[in-house]
Amino acid sequence: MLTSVQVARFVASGSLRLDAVVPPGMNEQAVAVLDAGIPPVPYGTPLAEAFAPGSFAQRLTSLPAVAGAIRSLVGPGPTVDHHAVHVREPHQGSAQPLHGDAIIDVRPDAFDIQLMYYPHEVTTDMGGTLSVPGSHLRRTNETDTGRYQNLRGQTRLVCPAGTVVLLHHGIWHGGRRNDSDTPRYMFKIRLNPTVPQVRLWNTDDLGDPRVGDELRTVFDWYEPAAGRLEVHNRVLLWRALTGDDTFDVDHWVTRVNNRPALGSNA
Ligand SMILES: O=C(O)CCC(=O)C(=O)O
Repeated sequence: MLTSVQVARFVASGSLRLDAVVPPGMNEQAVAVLDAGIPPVPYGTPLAEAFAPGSFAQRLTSLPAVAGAIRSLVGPGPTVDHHAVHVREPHQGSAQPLHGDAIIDVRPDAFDIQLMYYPHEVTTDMGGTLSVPGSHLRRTNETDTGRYQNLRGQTRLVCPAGTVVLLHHGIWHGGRRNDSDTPRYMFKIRLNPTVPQVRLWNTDDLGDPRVGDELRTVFDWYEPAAGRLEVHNRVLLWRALTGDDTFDVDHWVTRVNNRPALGSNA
């Protein structure tokens, strides 16, 4: 299970990276399995029933580190929204524009996750997925973010074989151009929660001051003022995830919610 500090980092940045968590034996099988195609799964199928027992996808999502992270973020019994194999072909000439995988979707108290699995090492020239840390709570519509180029602090994934990245559904991302001689594979599964996403992780460290530090993180591309809204929105999400309506970072949400006429100051 994830810790509170890890979940707070996910709430701030919109992603969680698990390097080389898939064993080499599975990574070696993966490209053939992905080339053969993963059978389609109807929207809303429980993850536990979506992939045949013993199949690659079932084993991938059952690995303890992967299953623990999934459970910590979307809880028990998530459903599969959709899955897809994304291959960036060698010398393909263009990158995918930056986008979010959703229409404007800023649910204050719930989120989906996108699991992205990279079966082989991804080097700098192989078209690793670009993502923009801390972009997931901004109100933008799907491909409208494609007009933005080269935001300061964006990360182009470079990772060892067997890496799994879990992304908040709203994060701005896109596959980059593959300038290498090798196809770049990635298998994605989007998961929807079926339970309230409240305290689903190991909360032993909920009082750790590093939780607040994570939620205060300011990313380099943030505007001085609009960037503050991101911290505000994180606090709202953290309140929903912990069930603690008094949590705050530097009094920001408390101040904005102060409505004495309504008899509430929280
Ligand atoms: O191929 C990639 O790295 C990213 C694919 C993508 O953007 C997506 O699955 O929405």
